Amino acid sequence: MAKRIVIDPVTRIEGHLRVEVEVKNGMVVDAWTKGTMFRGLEQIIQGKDPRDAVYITERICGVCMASHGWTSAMAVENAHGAVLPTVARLIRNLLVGALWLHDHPLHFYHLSVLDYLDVLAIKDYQGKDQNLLSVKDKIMKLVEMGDTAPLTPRYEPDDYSVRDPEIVATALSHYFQALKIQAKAKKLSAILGGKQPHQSSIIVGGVTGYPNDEQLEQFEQLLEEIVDFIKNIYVPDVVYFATGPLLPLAKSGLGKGPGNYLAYGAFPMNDSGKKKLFPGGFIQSGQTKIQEIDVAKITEDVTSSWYKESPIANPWDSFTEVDLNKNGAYTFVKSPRYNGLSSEVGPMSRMLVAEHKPFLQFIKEYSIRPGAVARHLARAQETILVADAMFKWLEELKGLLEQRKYLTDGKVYIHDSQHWDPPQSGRGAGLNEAPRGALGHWVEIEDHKVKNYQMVVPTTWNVSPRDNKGIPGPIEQALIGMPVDPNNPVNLVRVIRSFDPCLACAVHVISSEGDRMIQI
Ligand code: NFE
Ligand code: MG
Repeated sequence: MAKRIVIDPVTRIEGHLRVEVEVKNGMVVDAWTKGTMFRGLEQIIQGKDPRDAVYITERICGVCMASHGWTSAMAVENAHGAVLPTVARLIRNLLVGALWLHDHPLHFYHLSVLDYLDVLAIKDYQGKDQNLLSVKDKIMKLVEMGDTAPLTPRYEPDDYSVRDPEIVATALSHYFQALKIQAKAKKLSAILGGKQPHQSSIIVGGVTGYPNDEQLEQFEQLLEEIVDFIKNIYVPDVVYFATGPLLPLAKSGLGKGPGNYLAYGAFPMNDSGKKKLFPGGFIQSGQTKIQEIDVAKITEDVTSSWYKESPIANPWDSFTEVDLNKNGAYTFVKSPRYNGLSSEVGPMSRMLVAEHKPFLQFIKEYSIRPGAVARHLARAQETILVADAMFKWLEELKGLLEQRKYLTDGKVYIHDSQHWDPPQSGRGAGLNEAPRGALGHWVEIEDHKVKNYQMVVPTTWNVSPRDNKGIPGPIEQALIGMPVDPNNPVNLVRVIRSFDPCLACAVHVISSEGDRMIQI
C-alpha cells in the first residue's frame, strides 16, 4: 500500500510550500506541490501608473526584488519601444548582478548544504585549527541550550551525509563566513540601488543616477572581497561535494525534472540587448536543438489552481481571480507552459541553453546527470560568470564616467515625454532572468494606466501543478520516481531545495480583507 508523506511547510526555502508524495516500495509514485498562500500583487497594480509597477512588484519578495524592478521596467519600456542609455544598462547589470552574488552562495550554505551534513559530528573534531574549534564551541553551546534548529534539519543524516568531523567543521565555518558575505553583497547592490532590500534607483527609462568616485571605489573593494569568497570557497565547496560524497547521487540524476529547459536570457552586453551574458532559448526533452524563444508560446493554465476557470492564454490575456471552491484545484500557483510543455527554469536550464562548455565538460567528465546535484553545480558555475562580468561592466562604467561623456551627450534615463510619460495604450513584455530562473512581466496599458499586469516568475514554472492534460509541474516530475526512505524523507527536501523555490514570488499578499493571509 502506498504511504503518503506530507511536508508542510518545506523549511529553508522562501515562502510557504506544502509537498505531498505517495511512496510505494521505497519509490515516490506521485507528487503534488502546493502553494498555500494567496498574495495578489497583480491586482494591486491594476489602475496604477505603469511606472509605479517597478516599486510595487519589487515588494513581491525580499530576495530577488531588483530582478522584479528591472523586469517591470523592461515591460513598460517594451510598450514604449525605448532603448536605454549605456550607463543605465551597466548600472542595472551591476546592481542586479550583486543580487545574484548574494543569492547563490546563500542558497548553498544557508538553505541546502545542511541536507548533506551530519552537523553534530562536529563534536568529534579534535584538530587544532582555532577557527574550527571556535565553530565547534559555537555549535556545542547551541546543543547545551537545546537550540540547534537553525543548523540541524528536521530529517536525520543518511548514507550520503558527510560525517567526517573536519569536513563538517569546515563546511560550518564557511556557513558562518557566508553570512558575512551576504551582508557585504547587500551593501554592494545598495551602493547603486539607493537601499536594500527594495532598491529605488531603477526607473522606467533607465536609472536615477550614477555613482561618484568614492562609491565606485567602495563597490570595487566589496566586489573583490565577495568574488574572492565565491571563487576560493563557495565554488570549490560545491565541486567538492558534487564530485566527492554526493557523486553517487549526482550520477544517478536524482531529482531530474521534465527534461524541457527554458531560459529567457539576461544581462545585456550591448545597448540593443541582442547579446546577453546568458542567452535565451528552449530545449525540448529528447532534442538537442536550442529553439529561439517565442513569447507567443508562453501560456498560463489554471486547471489545478484556485483561480477562476479561464482559457489557456498568453499572460497578456490572462487574469488572476481567486476561486477557492474549484474542483480539483490544490494550489495558488498557476501552470505556465512553453509550447504546452512543463518546463524547468533556473541555473541548470541557463547553462544547458548557453551550451556552456566548462559546465558540459565537467558533468561529462564525472558522468553527472541532470538532477539535484547538477543544479548546485550549474548555480556555482554561473556565479563565476556573473562575477567575472561584474568586473567588466564596472570597468566599462568607469571608462564612461571618466570621459564625463554622460554629462554632455548622455543621460542615465530617457526623459523626453515620448518615452517618459506612460503611453496612452499599448502592451509590453519584459523577459528576463532572476536568480531562480526565467522571469516575465506582462503589462497592458489603457488610458495611461495599467489595465492588466501579469507576472510569471521562476518558481511559478518550477512549482507549477498539473495542467489541463494532467502533466505535473517540474518539481512534481522531479519527485516522481525517486527513491525515498518513508521514515526519513531527506531525499525529498534535497531535490526540492535544489530548485531554490521562492513561494512568495510564485503566488504573488495580502487578502483584500486587509492584513490577514489566506491559509488553506
Ligand atoms: Ni522570491 Fe524570485 C528569483 C523571482 S522567484 S526569489 O530568483 O522572480 O522564483
Ligand atoms: Mg502571475
